[in-house]
Amino acid sequence: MKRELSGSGMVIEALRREGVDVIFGYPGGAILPTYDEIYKTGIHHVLARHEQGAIHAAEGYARVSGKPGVCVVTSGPGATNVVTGIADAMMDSLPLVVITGQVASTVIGTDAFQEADMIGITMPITKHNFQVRNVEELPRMIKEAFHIATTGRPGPVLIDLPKDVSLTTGMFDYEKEVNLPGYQPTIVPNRLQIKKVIDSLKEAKKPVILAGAGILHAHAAEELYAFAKEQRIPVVNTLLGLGGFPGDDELFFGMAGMHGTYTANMAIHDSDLLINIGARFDDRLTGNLEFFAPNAKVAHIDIDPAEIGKNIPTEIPVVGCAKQALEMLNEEESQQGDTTAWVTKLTEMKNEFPLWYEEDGETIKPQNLIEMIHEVTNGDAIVTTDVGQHQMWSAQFYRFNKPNRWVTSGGLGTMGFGFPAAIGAQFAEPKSPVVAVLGDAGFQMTAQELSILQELNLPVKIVIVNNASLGMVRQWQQLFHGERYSNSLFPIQPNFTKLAEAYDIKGVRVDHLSDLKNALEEMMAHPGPVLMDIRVAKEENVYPMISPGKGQHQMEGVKPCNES
Ligand SMILES: Cc1ncc(C[n+]2csc(CCOP(=O)(O)OP(=O)(O)O)c2C)c(N)n1
Repeated sequence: MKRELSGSGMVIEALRREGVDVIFGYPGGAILPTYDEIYKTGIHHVLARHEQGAIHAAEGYARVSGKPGVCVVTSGPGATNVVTGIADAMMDSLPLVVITGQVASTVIGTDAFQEADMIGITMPITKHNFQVRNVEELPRMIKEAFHIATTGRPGPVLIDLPKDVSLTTGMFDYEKEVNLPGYQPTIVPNRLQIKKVIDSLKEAKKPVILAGAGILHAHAAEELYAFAKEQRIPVVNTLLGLGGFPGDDELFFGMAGMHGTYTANMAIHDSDLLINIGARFDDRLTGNLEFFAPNAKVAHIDIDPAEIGKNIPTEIPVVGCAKQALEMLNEEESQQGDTTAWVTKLTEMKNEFPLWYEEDGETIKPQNLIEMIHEVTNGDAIVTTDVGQHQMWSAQFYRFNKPNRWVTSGGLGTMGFGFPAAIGAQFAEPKSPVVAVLGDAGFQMTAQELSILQELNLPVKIVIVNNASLGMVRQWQQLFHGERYSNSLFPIQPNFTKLAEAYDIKGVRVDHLSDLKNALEEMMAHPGPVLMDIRVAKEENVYPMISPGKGQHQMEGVKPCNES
């Protein structure tokens, strides 16, 4: 039914119809009419303290809920403050609808106050962007924005809304269907291609499944499990794919890539059939392409045809949704070769070369910290991280058994992501424990969002892995820059527990290993937010590692079990 509404009224009505239950944002001049509607309608809005906080919260919400995250900000600086988050969502395929205010149509292009060309700026980092020129096209654009953000390969869509358009009234007509002849993602894979994957399994003696975040976006974890188990194929994950296959399963061999497990990387390197499902052969995964999976026939299942063959020559391209592809694979008659010897070999390797760290019984080793967080949360928490060493240790040592518990910035590697993403994750699952594992540096990039925890008493648990440095930078300077620690060691640090106190949040500092377990248990038992400042060994490095330019089989820092 058509009715007359202002542009801003249409925005809120359309969001309501899309089932949006929370908006993350920050007001300002050009978007004020929309904020007026937020006030009048009472739609749930979370006020971040910086637009970057709002957009990362929307990303965390999207990652955990599977629904699009919605972010509303003003023009100019408000809009440019969300650029990093949009690029982050684009790289990690997160569905977002971002609404930016814009100066009035009459002054666009005149360097008007708080004008920034968001269409130009975000063209390469959005799946699509719109500028609304006429109020009557606004409902269609919002409908299309949600459709584009959530279908095919998910991604961020931006709607740039000039102030005068949001004040103008027009007829609101919200179509049920979208009609985009030029955008028709292939969902159902070609049956012949599926058969080729099955046929190649017949000859394969050393098949491996590389499972990426596509499994999670497609809600295909169960289908993947059924496929791998039925065919007895070893599974390795990408960083973003963790949780798509149970971390405790006998067929799971860990995360592959720069800081993955030795076994996962060797499994790919030695494989004769590599089945990539929903991963994009990122350079941090592949290492030097010259040495990548030299003997493998490659099958690549991806919803985005642009990913297939982009980095790695692919014999069997399969375009389509991971869930549909796996369902079709599972329908085919089982024709596998015998993988027993291969699985046994990888299992022996996994036992012989586990992830390791050295304990001295006194200092807190960050790896041990992550293991303890796993223990006190029964492996059930939603874990978000920032970027750096703590991120890699979390990926290595928090074994994810379930999908959508792991929220991290993989493609862009955005410091400042982890804490606000935890806030969004908590909104997605209010009853689940959410632990934000953060570096002492990354936390300082978006620490202002402590205000949200204070205001809403959100029970997010912040664990600062405090090594008093830009740990990952320090590690690279140690290994590749002659130990010249240029601007990576903090001579002074804030008192993080007092910072927590300033926001009426419980802050706890832990220096000794002997106090750690208790402190973490108390953290989880506390009903509200907690900030933990955990002083860890400062010079710990993340191992094993594929150094730049090296192949997956050239990992350093691999230790046999009896030495570790
Ligand atoms: C916005 C941004 N700036 C710079 C970097 C480069 N960078 C990657 S890791 C890192 C150090 C992070 O230090 P910290 O947050 O303390 O985590 P740690 O590595 O010590 O665990 C830096 C500076 C980045 N990834 N993102």
